[in-house]
Amino acid sequence: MGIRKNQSSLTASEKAAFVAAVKTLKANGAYDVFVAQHRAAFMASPNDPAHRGPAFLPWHREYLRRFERALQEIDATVSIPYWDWTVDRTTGASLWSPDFMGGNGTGASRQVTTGPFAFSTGEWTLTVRDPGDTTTFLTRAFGAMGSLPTQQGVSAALNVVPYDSAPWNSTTSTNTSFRSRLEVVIHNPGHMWVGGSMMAMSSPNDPVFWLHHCNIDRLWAEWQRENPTAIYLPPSGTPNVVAGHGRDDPMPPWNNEASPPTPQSVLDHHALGYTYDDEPVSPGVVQITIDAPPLSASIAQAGEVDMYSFVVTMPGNHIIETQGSTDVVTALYGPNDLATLITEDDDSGPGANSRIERNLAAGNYYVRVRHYSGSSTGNYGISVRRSAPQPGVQTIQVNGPAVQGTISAANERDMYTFAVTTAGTYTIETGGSTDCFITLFGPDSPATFIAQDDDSGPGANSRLVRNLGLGTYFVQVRHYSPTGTGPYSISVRS
Ligand SMILES: [Cu+2]
Repeated sequence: MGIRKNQSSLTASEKAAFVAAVKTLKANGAYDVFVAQHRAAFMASPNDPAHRGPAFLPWHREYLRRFERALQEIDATVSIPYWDWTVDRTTGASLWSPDFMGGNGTGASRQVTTGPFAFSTGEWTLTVRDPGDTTTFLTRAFGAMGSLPTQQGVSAALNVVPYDSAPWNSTTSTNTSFRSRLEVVIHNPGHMWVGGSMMAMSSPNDPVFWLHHCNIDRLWAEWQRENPTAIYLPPSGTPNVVAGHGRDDPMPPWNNEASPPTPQSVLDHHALGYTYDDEPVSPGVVQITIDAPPLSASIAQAGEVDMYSFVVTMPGNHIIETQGSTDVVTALYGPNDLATLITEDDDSGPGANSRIERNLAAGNYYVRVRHYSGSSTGNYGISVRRSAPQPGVQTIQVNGPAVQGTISAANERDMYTFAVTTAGTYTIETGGSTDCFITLFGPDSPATFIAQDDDSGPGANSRLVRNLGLGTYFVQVRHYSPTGTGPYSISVRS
């Protein structure tokens, strides 16, 4: 997993590697595609999918991750560093050295003339600009407008819950919305303090954009860690919410991809493949034997994360459970990949214990355990055991008769599974007059999103036609309307 570091702790060669990868992207044209995506989001206003709404944080998380992957294709050792402006808040910070971001703009034009992104090197010409702007060089005007966020301001922002609130836009109060507080009170001043190019819709023209937004993303991750039960709001279908900002909305401009990212799909940054250098460290991975007595353990320090692994050799239903009086939260990852989150649980077990029950394919699994409170410690036990099949998940026979189901309560989600034993094209389809919405996951993990569909079948029925490799797949069926109910049938044909 890539580690995003504080820029102030980068070595000279790490800085050089980041700069070189950025300049390679600029030279091959890919950098300017990213700039254009950001500008296009703004220009879609009032339907901006990226700013002034709930998806501000998920959109930029996805955007930064794509940029980081592009850098990593050039140099696999590179991750985006973050700029902690609560510490590095002067024009003399090493961030602005000639070997990294370069310095302030000078003269009436505010042109940046030092460092690797100075126009004079011939390697940093702005080609994607805001309408009417003809400036071809990077500009900065440190401190001309506003001031950088302070530690006090950041701490206060991290205390704001819920994630977001009505009316889900730029007028949402910064006291009732973490997103609005972070976007307006913490994020905007960073753009303004740097000034110049960073003030534009095309602000990614200044490479410090990535370091600034990386810090915003880090603070969101910290808030998520401290508020594990605070979910992303609002759900899809909430009235007057701009497309892309609902929890399960595909986010433009990636909405036409086969598996478009949604706010929900980017909530776990570890699952996206990166971590931050200041996250609590795990003391090592401890092996759990299935069906053995519980292991004794403790969260010895505030914020500690304990890591376990276990091996499933016999596929089937498993229960991962904690014991004792400490309120711990567990997260299950796998198979065979520490970055693939399957599910997380806080209190489904007895007392404040966590309990995860899952049908698991063969493979290696990982369990992360932390205290519910980031400031508390305590002892706990943890065990994994096999259990009877879960009655809630029904099996569909491929090319067999359609299975009859019913959405009998508001918000009900029915889960089905089917096995692909011959790779090929499969059609998953609902029947009847209920407007169902289906989501396909797999292979072998009900947490790996493949596709979703509402109305591609006859009438209001859903239909997915996909090329599927070998493995077990999962289909979730819900009513299109959160309050809708009704009978349906579901079938899978090859
Ligand atoms: Cu932006």
